[in-house]
Amino acid sequence: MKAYLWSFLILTLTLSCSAPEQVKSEKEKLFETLLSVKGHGILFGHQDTYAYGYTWNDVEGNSDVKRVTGDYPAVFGWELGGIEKGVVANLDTVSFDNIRKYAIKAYHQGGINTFSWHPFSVVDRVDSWNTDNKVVDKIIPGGSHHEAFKKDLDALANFLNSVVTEEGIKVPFIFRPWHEMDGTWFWWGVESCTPEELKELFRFSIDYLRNEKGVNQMLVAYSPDRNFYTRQEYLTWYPGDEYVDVIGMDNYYDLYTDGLVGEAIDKLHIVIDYANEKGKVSALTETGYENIPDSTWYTSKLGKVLADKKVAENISYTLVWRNDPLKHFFFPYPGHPSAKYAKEFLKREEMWLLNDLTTFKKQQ
Ligand code: BMA
Repeated sequence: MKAYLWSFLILTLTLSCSAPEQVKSEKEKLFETLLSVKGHGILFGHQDTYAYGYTWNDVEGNSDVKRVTGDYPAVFGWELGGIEKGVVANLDTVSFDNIRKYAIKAYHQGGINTFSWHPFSVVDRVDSWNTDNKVVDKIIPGGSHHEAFKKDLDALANFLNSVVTEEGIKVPFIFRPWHEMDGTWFWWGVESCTPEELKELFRFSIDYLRNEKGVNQMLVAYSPDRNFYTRQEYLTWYPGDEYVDVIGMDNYYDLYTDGLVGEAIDKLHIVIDYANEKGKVSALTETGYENIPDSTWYTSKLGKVLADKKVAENISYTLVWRNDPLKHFFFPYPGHPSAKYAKEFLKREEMWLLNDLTTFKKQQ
């Protein structure tokens, strides 16, 4: 045997015997971070925080959370509705180029990105809130619009796979598809499809993104709204443990009044118990009070829910909705009467903004 063949053989044997420690993927690292904050802090999130606020638009480094508290949120939510139509901006007029830029920036700063998707259905191309036409049965495998729906997923995947750093790292994120399926307002809602159809849609979407399109930097959140009282009800649309990493709940309504705050807590306990049994992350994935008419909302409602011992010790994050100058806001801007309460709430030891998260990660 030639000398170089010997050295090749020896090298191969050495490599296969010394089994180098597995390098963790970005997705695994993100999951570990989310699990590790549990019991230490609750990450605070805000939708579209870099994109706009009251009353500014796309100002480098700006965020209403930063303007009020001095720091950025730890979780950054972005919306992808419209990507399936091949247009340049999402349904809230934020360009996809900017969304990509913001998500990469959040990643570099040590934050966590999460994507929501309110697609225009491929059946009628009206928005997610149009329930006039049955859509889900047509887009799942075997449906009349299944092939067309795959093209929508292609567009979504192409965007997700384009959120890449200069070093070539695909930015990891939490995807929260087909959320609030227990509500009536979306074309994938409770009155527009059966639980079995929804599950099939969920599974197909994730399988397709992961297996056909190589979206391997994605964690997945399951987030019904507030319409459940038992574990069984909560899991009505659950696609299965192999599809979901974040066991979530969206909830606005229960946090409007003192009377329902207890229900929000009870529901989070259902979420938490399931997540803990399965070794998954739990979260209050979307909440807020439109235009914050109750100025104490951050301390007296959200603050009360998150002060519950079991909630505080278990959920990893929460996220409030967007501050669109033309439509509505969910986080105060400086000078709004609720700003003082939001600040007080976010000063709590267990409420974490970006600096708290990055400091924690350095200590790990
Ligand atoms: C809703 C509203 C809409 C918006 C949508 C997607 O809750 O804020 O104005 O288009 O979310 O971001």
